[in-house]
Amino acid sequence: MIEKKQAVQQEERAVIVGLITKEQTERQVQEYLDELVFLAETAGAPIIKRFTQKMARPDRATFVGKGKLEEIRDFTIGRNITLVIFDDELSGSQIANIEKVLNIKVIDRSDLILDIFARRARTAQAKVQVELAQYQYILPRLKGMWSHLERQGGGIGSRGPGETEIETDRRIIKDKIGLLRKRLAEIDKQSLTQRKDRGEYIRVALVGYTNVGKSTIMNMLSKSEVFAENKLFATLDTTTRKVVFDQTPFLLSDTVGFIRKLPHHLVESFKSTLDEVRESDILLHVVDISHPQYEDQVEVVNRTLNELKAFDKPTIMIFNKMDLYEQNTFDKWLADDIKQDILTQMKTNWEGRSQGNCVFISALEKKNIDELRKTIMDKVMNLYRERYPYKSEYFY
Ligand SMILES: Nc1nc2c(ncn2[C@@H]2O[C@H](COP(=O)(O)OP(=O)(O)OP(=O)(O)O)[C@@H](O)[C@H]2O)c(=O)[nH]1
Ligand SMILES: [Mg+2]
Repeated sequence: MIEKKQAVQQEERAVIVGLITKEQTERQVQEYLDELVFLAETAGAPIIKRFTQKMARPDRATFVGKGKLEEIRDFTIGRNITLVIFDDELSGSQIANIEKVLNIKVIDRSDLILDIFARRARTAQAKVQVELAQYQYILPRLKGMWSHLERQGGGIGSRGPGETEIETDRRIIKDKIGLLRKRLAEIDKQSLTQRKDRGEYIRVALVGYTNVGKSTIMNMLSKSEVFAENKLFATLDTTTRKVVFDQTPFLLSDTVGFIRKLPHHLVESFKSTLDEVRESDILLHVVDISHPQYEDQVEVVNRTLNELKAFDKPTIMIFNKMDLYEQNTFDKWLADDIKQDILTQMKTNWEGRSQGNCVFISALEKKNIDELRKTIMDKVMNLYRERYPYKSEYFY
């Protein structure tokens, strides 16, 4: 039986591969690859080289062309490289075919993300959710998984698995998926009861792309100690704290970050963790404005919120890391009034796009935090008034 294994071993030297198709510019692909490098580093694999190829569409058998595969193989030989990571999802037979040429382990972006999630999962709920997504991912790729094993175990001439072996595995994995679904449903029932106990409080959820500073803002606003670090997916579990601003209490939740090309199964199985987002009254959409692709990231987050049916909520956009943004955007010699003009232009643009529901802060340097608190409080108070119009006091 196939065992679920970590996709990346510690300090495994790797190369990455991206395809430049008709729909994407070369620059976009390089940016996707930047992110893939960050993901790989988060999983503990330094990237030695990146390969790209221009093709109208992926090759059905080997994803990239034969020539490119040979180029990758020649590069990996003698350099102690044990892993190749593709930026797009590969099918089971593609994995098997590519491994046959390269003779080292082949994984894709989804595999890598699942791997990071598996390492980060702490609670029973997160663990079951990740395991479920992993098995769902493996199921259609059993052939590829077998080729991993074959390469590791068998020497020259060892036979591949027969169809019956793959079929047996398929059945075992399907049973496992059924079992995990059941366990998840039980856990969900418990957390639903917990959420119901929260009564009349307005619920506010921090959402956003991964690594934008959600947990840092959570810590700052609630003085809690939520794990925050410069790695992707530092947070997997939803944390909720009661926060009181000026005697107005509300519940604030920190949630798992989103990323582009998030494996579909992962979104599916994390639905229950993301219930906190779906059931919240107000969203705080945190954006890392210092990131060169922050606008794309906003798009990805909006699309994912849509998928979760959580898009039509009162939302405040929090543009975080203004300190880094200013550092990256402004040359030292630039006159102050020009800097101000650029800042004003950027802010006016976003104020228009968010109908005035935005704040620009640095959570790290604690800049503009009073305005952030006031903006959140105004929204929370408005909702209390709407919901409980006859109460003179909104506090417990
Ligand atoms: N320069 C700067 N760095 C910041 C700021 N806010 C957060 N960071 C850093 O950004 C990194 C990510 O912060 P987190 O709070 O873990 O981000 P997150 O959105 O919770 O990330 P995930 O849980 O991984 O999705 C950390 O290294 C923070 O110290 C800021 O205002 N300026
Ligand atoms: Mg976090």
